[in-house]
Amino acid sequence: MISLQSKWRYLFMFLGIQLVVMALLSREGYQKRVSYFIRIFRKSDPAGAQAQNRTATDVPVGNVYANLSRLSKAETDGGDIFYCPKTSPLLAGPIHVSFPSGLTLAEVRRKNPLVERGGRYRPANCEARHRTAVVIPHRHREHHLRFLLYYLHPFLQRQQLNYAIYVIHQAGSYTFNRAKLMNAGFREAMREEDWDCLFFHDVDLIPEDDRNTYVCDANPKHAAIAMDKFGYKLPYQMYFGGVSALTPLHYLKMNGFPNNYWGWGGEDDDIGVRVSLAGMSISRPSLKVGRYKMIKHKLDKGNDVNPKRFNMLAKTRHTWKLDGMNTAEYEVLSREYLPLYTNITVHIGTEAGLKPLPPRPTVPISAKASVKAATPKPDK
Ligand code: UDH
Ligand code: MN
Repeated sequence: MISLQSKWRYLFMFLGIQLVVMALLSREGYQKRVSYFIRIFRKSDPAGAQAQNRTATDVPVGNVYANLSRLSKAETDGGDIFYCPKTSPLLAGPIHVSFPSGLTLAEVRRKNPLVERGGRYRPANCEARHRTAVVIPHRHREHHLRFLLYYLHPFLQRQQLNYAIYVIHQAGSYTFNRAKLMNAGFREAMREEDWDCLFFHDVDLIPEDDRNTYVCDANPKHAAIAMDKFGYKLPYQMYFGGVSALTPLHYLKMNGFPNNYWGWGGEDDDIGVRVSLAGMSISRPSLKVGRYKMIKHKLDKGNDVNPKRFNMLAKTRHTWKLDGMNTAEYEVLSREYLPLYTNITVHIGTEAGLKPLPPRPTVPISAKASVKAATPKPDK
């Protein structure tokens, strides 16, 4: 028979073992389990538990729309209005980016009720410290534009900027010219407002961290330092593609961008070289913050690789003052103040200038047929 004294002894031994096990678990990094174990002996705390659940459900980590409910429409009491804080309290860091099918512009509008006609916004309750125009070169990428608008509007509102989004649309089907469109975008945006910073922004690049603030630096800024397609690394030191930010002064100092790069490639490197030829340097955000996801795509029709790009690049030091903002010629065909952006459609001509190329001499039908017959079939 076990005596009463030995019963107590067994009980103390059991509790002692429990304590040792808990101490070991805690040392091994199982603190969470131990504290859970301890919590079940404590009185339940419904308020605390509810608060925990609330943060978990209402503000999902990385949702670009998470903080927007904290914005409000302008109060019209006529009281003093102060500058917004230097660092926006709405910033939350990393943004989760995905591309769900079926997104519509109507949905983007519904989620951004404070964005005004032409894709403009300014904070209601404080005076923005920065005025930024986003300039997007565009043709036939409406499906990308929808995603960019979906992410960019809340991203810029979180940064408490006074901003507008300009889409510069190349008319016609002649070879695409990204840099010339930027020159047109610069002039047309500055015509509307004295912007203190211009972001030149590919339509398919989505920023992944809201601490990548869309404001200018003392030197031209290359914002897209870390793209997913380059393994979130800078591909080479002089790379200036994707998204860059310049003040009007920077832009004019380097005579804007080249007008003569038709087709894919080279123009971004030319722009990078212009920065240094104009006596400036390239500034960049950190690799952690300047992250972008590119919507996957193939090379577009009408934007073939430009085989002349290397020859042209070799001459930039001689050509940058002769070709650029001072020679940019284009015609504005329309300017539409749409709910989420200002669309400016421009005719930028061809290598031969603004006027359409003279029609080619017509080839007689018989000659056409023989050319066709002589053309080799493309490789499979
Ligand atoms: N763009 C258009 N329409 C066009 C061509 C270009 O809107 O027809 C604009 C758009 O803003 C785009 C930017 O110009 O983001 C740059 O063009 P791009 O996206 O074609 O350039 P990228 O460097 O090209 O991304 C990569 C070539 C894709 C090859 C895919 C092989 N896997
Ligand atoms: Mn692209």
